[in-house]
Amino acid sequence: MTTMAEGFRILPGYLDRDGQKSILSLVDTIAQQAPFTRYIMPRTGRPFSIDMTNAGSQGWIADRQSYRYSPVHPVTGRPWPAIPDALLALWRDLTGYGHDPECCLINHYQGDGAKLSLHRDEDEEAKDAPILNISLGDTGIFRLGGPARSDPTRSFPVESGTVMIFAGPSRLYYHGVDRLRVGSSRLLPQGGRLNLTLRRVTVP
Ligand code: MD5
Ligand code: FE
Repeated sequence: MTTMAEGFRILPGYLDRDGQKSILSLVDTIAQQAPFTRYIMPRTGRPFSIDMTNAGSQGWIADRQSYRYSPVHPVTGRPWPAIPDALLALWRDLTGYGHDPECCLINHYQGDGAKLSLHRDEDEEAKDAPILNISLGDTGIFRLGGPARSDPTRSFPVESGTVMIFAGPSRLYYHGVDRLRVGSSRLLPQGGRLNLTLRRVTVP
């Protein structure tokens, strides 16, 4: 375990190969009920370069109007599947937060153009709750800055099986994913990188 910034922890290899495969199968089950969707960004109307879905009572969505949390899938209109117990157990073990997460946002990155530009996660009311982050599949080049967009940033590779926790001040740091090391992992049959983030949305 390494502490690199205020409240930020990175645990490379936290999940062994079997642990990674079992979370992958949980994602497959979620995606059968709540298909991955390519959202459109508000204002610009441009599509993201990654596909997203969710589990939990609240799912993160985007459309021409806004970024927001929704209790239902924007295409199917059905509630998101429940967050699997194994992921709740990981949250309880690692965050020390006294309440369960309400959202598991799942991002699928695939190919050379897949990225997530520098941003802050500020659509959650519970900004004091940590965010727990699980990476599966291809290595992602992650970028972490500070509380202001103009703060210096550093980038580092995040491999399959890594868990990161953003607590305290780091919860609101600017961050993004520059690109993948395409083909660096064979975990996903279809290739690419999956990122799961467990989030508390409402104030308990
Ligand atoms: C990813 N996803 O790898 C990243 C990991 C997203 C997103 O950024 O919003 O879906 S989430 C990393 C994160 C969350 C909250 C705070 C900070 C980073 N941070 O302060 O650096 O797909
Ligand atoms: Fe984010």
